[in-house]
Parts: sequence; C-alpha cells; structure tokens
Amino acid sequence: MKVLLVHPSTLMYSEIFLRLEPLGLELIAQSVRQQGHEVRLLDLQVFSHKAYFDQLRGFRPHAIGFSLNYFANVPEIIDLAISARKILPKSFIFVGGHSASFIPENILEHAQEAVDCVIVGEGELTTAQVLESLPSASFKKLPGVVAHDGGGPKPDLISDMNDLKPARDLTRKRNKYFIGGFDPCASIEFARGCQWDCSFCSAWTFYGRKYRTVAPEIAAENLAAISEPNVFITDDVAFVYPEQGFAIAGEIEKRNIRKRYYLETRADVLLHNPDLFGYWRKLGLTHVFLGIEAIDEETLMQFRKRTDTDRNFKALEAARKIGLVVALNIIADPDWDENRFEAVRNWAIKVPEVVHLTVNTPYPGTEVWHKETLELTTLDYRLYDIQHAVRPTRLPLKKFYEELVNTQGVLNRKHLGFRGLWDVFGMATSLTLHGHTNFIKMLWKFNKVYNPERQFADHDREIRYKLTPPAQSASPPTGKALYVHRAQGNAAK
Ligand code: B12
Ligand code: SF4
Repeated sequence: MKVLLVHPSTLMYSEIFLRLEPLGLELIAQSVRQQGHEVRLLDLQVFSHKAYFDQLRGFRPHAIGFSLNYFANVPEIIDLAISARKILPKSFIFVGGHSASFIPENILEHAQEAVDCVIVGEGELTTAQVLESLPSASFKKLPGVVAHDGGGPKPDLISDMNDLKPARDLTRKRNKYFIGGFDPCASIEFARGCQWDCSFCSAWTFYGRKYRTVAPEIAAENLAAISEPNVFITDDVAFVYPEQGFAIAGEIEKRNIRKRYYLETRADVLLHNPDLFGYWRKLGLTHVFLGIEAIDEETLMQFRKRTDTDRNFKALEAARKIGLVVALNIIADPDWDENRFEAVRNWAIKVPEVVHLTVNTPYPGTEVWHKETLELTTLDYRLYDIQHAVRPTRLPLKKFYEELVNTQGVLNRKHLGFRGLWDVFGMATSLTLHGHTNFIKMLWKFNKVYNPERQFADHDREIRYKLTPPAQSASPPTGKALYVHRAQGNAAK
C-alpha cells in the first residue's frame, strides 16, 4: 500500500523561535514501513500546500495520515483532508496525534466523510494494525480507533520504547530544522511521559502519568545515528530518573559522540541532580528549558506544579553555576493588569535567563478545561496557541495584547543588548558563513510576527470549525478519567 503521512504547517508565532522535525510522524512512518508499505512523509512546516497536492496527484496514496499535535492546526488539517477526499475518493484518510487524541469525535464531525478514523494515543502500533486490517471494516474495533460508526477500547501504552526508531531518511530539507542558534537541529526522545499532574498540562493525561525510558545503550546508538551537530531532546521532563541520565552520558563518552544538546526539565529535577547536569554540560549540554510558570506561590499552587518559588530560584542559581543557558516560561493570565505585567518585566530584566511569556490557555485534555467556572471568549481553534487570550481579560483585549507584546519585546531585546548582540553577531556571522540562516532570519522577524494589532484582529476572522466547549458538570472529570490510554501509571506524589 502507498502511504502518505503529513505534518501541518507551522504557526507564525512559534516559527520565529524554532521549527523542529516531526519525530512522532517519523516513528509512525518507520513502523508502517516495516510492514512492507511504501511510505512518504511530507512536512508542511517546510514544504508548501502545492507540494501536498503534487503528492496526492503524483504519488496517489492509498492511505493518508495527518499528525494533529496542536489544536491550532485543526482547520488546516480538516481542509487538507476534504481536498484529499475529492481528489482520491477511495483513499483511507486518518488523523492522529496529541491534540487529536482529546477530541476525536469533533474531528470526525468537522470532516464528515473526509476522515475515516482518528487514531488516539501513541500511533506506532495502532497505525500499523489499522493499515494491516484494510480494506475490511474490522479496524473500527481496534484499541485506539475512533470511527464514525464504531471504535475500539482505550489503547495500551507501548511497553518497550527500545524498538522505536524514527525514519529520519524520509524527512527532506532537514537543514530547515532549528531552535534558536541550534541550527540545524535534530530531535531525539530519551523518555516519554510525566509523573506530575499540573492542572494546565496535557502531557500527563496523554501518557497516563507513566514515565518510560529508552535503554542507555539504545539512546546512545540512536544519537550516534544523527548527522546534525545539534540535538533537541523532546522529553517533557528529562532525567526524572538520574541513573538513566548518568548511564546515557557514560555511553556518549564511551562512543565519543560530540554534539550540542538542548533539553527540557523541571526545576526540582535539576536542583536535586547538579552533578548529572554538570556531567552533561561537559558532554555538550548548553541549553535547558525549565518550566517555572510563575514567580509567586499562589499561582504555583493553583497550577499544582508541586514545587515552590524558593526551589525554582535555587534551581536557576544551580544552573548558572554549572554554566547552562536557561530559558524559562512564565504564564501570563488574562486577568493580569498593567501592574502585573510590569512586575514580571522588572523581574525578568534582572535575571540573566531567557524568559518567555505565554498566555494561560485552557486546552481539551487538561484538568482546567473541565473547570466549572471556565468562561471562553472564543471557540476558534486557531487562537488556542498560547499567544492569544481565549478567556475574558481584565484589561480591554487590545490593551492586554499591547502589554503582552511590549513585555515579550522587552524580554527579547534584553538578549539583544550589548553583550547579547555581541554573542548573537558572532554566532550569526559564523552561521551565515556555514550557510545556516534559519536563526538569522528569525532575529529580524519578531516585530513582524508579534504585533498587538494583528493578535487583536485575529479574533475577527471567520470561524468555520468551532471547538466544542466542555460540558458543564458539577463533578468534572479528574485524574485517570482524563487519560487517553488505559491506566498504568507510576505517578509522582
Ligand atoms: C517539539 C514540540 C513542539 C514543536 C513541534 C515540532 C514538531 N514538528 O512536531 C513546536 C515548537 C512547534 C511546538 C509548539 C507548541 N507546543 Co509543543 N511540544 C513539543 C514537544 C516538546 C515534543 C514533541 C515530540 O516530538 N514528541 C515526541 C513524539 C514521538 O511524540 P508525538 O509527536 O506526540 O507523537 C506521538 C503521538 O502524538 C502520535 N502521533 C503524532 N502524530 C501522529 C500522526 C498520526 C497519523 C497518528 C496515527 C499518530 C500520531 O504518535 C506519536 C508516536 O507515539 C512536546 C512534548 C512531548 N514530549 O511530546 C510538546 C507539546 C506537544 N507541545 C505543547 C504545546 C502546549 C505547544 C505550544 C502550544 C506551546 C509551546 N510553547 O510549546 C506550541 C503550539 C504550536 C501550535 N501550532 O499551536 C504541549 C501539548 C499541546 C496540546 N495539548 O495541544 C506538549 C505536550 C508539551 C507540554 N508538556 O505541554 N511544540
Ligand atoms: S511537570 Fe511539566 S510536563 Fe509534567 S505535568 Fe507539569 S507542566 Fe506538564
């Protein structure tokens, strides 16, 4: 069978900082290829819609799968599926991915007969099973499948992550993938899932609070197979088990692998393991993203972050001592007024870390989505990208965007101050000489992309597909009721 796997376009707001390889889709491509199917992967972050239509007409796939990790991409994917159905009426069309897993029925409803099924949860196993069962309708009973007139039970989590290998050879123009100065950059997975349960996050509901790791030798082998000099580790929280971090580091040293690494982890994981992060610093870890989220206790409690400001600030100190560049995120609440934005600006300017500011956005799949008090001002999927306010703002909406963009601009310029400019200029010159221009293009795009007028105007666009708001309930679902997979957790307390 000929199979085309498609990743949607980037959204402007994230494109300026990074564009990362579609690792999930590469893993699915590999598992399907192992079944003997002929697979092509098209990443619309890099290629145009014209390339998509060329593939439909030239390759004429029997099955077309879309990766829907982000709600903001729902309208684009529905439209692409509808076009595919018109051009290839007999092809099997399916959708999967992180966000798709929380709203499968809504996707089927929007797309009508253009989408045959949604595959919820991890896609490697189920996709291969579904394609294997075609053309019979028995796929509708498989675990993880949601179809128009049927569906199987919740899927199980994949039991062994060591067998998973991404088909990196299927992504073309790989030099387009970058994150900041990591240009070009590949992605790798050392672990899946998260044991914590922050109220605004869907990582734990997707993976059921289970943390699974790749064996150290396999992780190092996978790393050695990457040709790019820079690597983004996709784990939601890297090195929850420090012994895994030490063992992978040992294997890297043994194999003399030399690369630069960027990873995400929690402040308390870093704080408890300075030796581990120091070891990784020596091996090439330079950038760490810490999910700090707030600079006051009350908000951290409200997010159920299970850490406190003291530990967060101590973690920042520890990272500075190790010599890591730390990027952190603060969540701006629609309830913020000018004073609150100013307080965050003042704090962020003083600390040496790279500070990002995003908007508190309730998502399907998170606990806050089901809160009784949830009031939404828009059901436009495209605005659920954490750069727009989808709940009522205390300030007039336009003023809220002015404060937000002004604060983001101040934070961005902070890193382009004298010392920053010097570093960036040096890095930019070296990257230009080496022909890597993604990062340089990004530096000049900020004002074009982050613009309060534009963000405000985004609310007036015509809405063709509407997000379904959560059902109001006196006892909203919590904990395991929110899991995508069958419960198997090893949750953190
Ligand atoms: C890299 C990344 C990005 C990259 C995307 C790169 C890319 N091309 O995929 C960028 C930077 C663009 C990005 C942006 C954002 N991201 Co992001 N991102 C991640 C991250 C860290 C890793 C993704 C990854 O590669 N995972 C590893 C692969 C193997 O997993 P996967 O992609 O989920 O694929 C599996 C399944 O989803 C499924 N699947 C995927 N595709 C398909 C397709 C088919 C057909 C099928 C059947 C199955 C299937 O099977 C795969 C294998 O099991 C995840 C966290 C994480 N650990 O997953 C967050 C994460 C997915 N992002 C998240 C968020 C919130 C965002 C942003 C809103 C904000 C932000 N600052 O991160 C923006 C949204 C942009 C937008 N368009 O609206 C959230 C969840 C989003 C949600 N609920 O909608 C996550 C879970 C992080 C978190 N803990 O909150 N992100
Ligand atoms: S620790 Fe991070 S990944 Fe885990 S639930 Fe909280 S925000 Fe999500």
